[in-house]
Amino acid sequence: MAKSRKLRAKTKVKAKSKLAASKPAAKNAVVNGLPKPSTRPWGEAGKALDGVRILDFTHVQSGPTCTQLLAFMGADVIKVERPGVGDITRGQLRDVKGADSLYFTMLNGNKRSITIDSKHPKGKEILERLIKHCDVLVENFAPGALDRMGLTWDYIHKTNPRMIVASVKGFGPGPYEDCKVYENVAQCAGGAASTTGFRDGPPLVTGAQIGDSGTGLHLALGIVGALYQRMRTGRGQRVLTAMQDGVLNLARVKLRDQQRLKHGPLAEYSQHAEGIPFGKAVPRAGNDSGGGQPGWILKCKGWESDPDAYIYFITQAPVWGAICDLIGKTEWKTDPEYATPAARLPRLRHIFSTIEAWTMTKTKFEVMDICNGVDIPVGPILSMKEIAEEPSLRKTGTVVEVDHPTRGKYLTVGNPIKMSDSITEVKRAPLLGEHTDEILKVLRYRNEEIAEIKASGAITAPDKGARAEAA
Ligand code: CAO
Repeated sequence: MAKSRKLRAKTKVKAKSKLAASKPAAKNAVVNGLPKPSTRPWGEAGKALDGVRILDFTHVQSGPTCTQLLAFMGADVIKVERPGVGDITRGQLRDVKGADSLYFTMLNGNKRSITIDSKHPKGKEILERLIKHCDVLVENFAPGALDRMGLTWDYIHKTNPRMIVASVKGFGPGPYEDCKVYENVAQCAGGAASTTGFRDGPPLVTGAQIGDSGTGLHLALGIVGALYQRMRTGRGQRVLTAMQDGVLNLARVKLRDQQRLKHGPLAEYSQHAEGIPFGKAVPRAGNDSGGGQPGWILKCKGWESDPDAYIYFITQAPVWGAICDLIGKTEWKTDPEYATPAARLPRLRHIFSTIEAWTMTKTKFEVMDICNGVDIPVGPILSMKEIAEEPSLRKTGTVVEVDHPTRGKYLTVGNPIKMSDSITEVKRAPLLGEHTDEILKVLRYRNEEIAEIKASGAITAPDKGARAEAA
């Protein structure tokens, strides 16, 4: 009796919750706060960040990487640049006379550019309108520069409580917080350089811009998170990514190894097999794999003349038998000195040189094809020339050719994040101040006010502006 009552009660609750879930869907077309799934074709229902407006105060590389990604995802990114000067990278490493450099154009696609002297009273007035108009301010000035412009957090938050203020700095709060930082400083301070290179050589920086672009990526994630949280709280917040922290996050496996050192030598580092004792800190490990599957870079056919005729070869344990078959060492499959990962560790150097004798008879692409055919993980060392010419990267939009009014066609890296319903269209970088008038109109300045602003010198270079003419 008691049991059946319980059962009835349970059934009732079940029926009620079923009703609760279906009612709003039918009536208000909203379930769990979400609208009904769109029936538009994939990729035609707008972009992920449509409607998000970014006041982009970034320059050089770290900040522009962040805002370019947000622009790829559909945000309206308004890049504020100093009149007549612009982002310093426009003129750095110039390859085409009189045209914006690739340094600039490859980091500022899909953005609009407005020139504003942020220290000019009229400029400050325009910025106030922009702060009210936008959702996110992104900056990577030297510490204190934004405050010196009068754009303190208190001022911004008072002017637009919904605004998210996102910054890249070199270091977080602490002894170095006031320092200016560039890519390689971050690679060194974040632990990457001390763990990169060969044991008997100096620390090395890597070509991948993990300090700048890596930190920009972290910041973009922070901004998207803050936008999501704002939907609940209705207020903005500050988002900070320090380049040292970003690099350390990417080098976290090395901090893992630092702690493992207390418990004995790092057996997977080749220096262990070579009988070289470890010091107090994680050493440089050359091309050793950073994970649990040993790997090394091996020469391929043509290495004598081609600096990139190499392949990264991983002796993944589950495919050890296939590796032995390929290189003609079938006996290693059962030989106790080679059959298990632990037995192989002290012999890795010999194992890799034996594999290399085989890889040297093939091109890196032949090795890739043969190994992939039997599930052995390998990676050809691709030069930037090969990457630029690789048809599959063009097809996926990872490498894109865009046209530019002053420099002509150039290659850029498209959005590395592929989304099935938010398709990226890569557009060229803007010319300096190309959208100044357009944006002033969006901010509801009338034509005569725009003329006044121009005459004031707030948006034009001092030597070229109407102010200079009047003087
Ligand atoms: N109108 C008027 N003034 C402007 C302006 C504008 N639109 N845009 C910038 N400025 C001014 C700033 O207000 C600042 O002036 P003050 O120092 O007088 O206040 C000045 O330009 C220079 O800014 P900055 O100090 O940021 O630039 P820098 O070239 O001296 O330093 C960098 C560059 C990258 C070292 C520094 O910005 C920095 O450390 N940023 C944080 C870390 C970072 O992002 N580093 C990676 C850069 S990519 O390799």
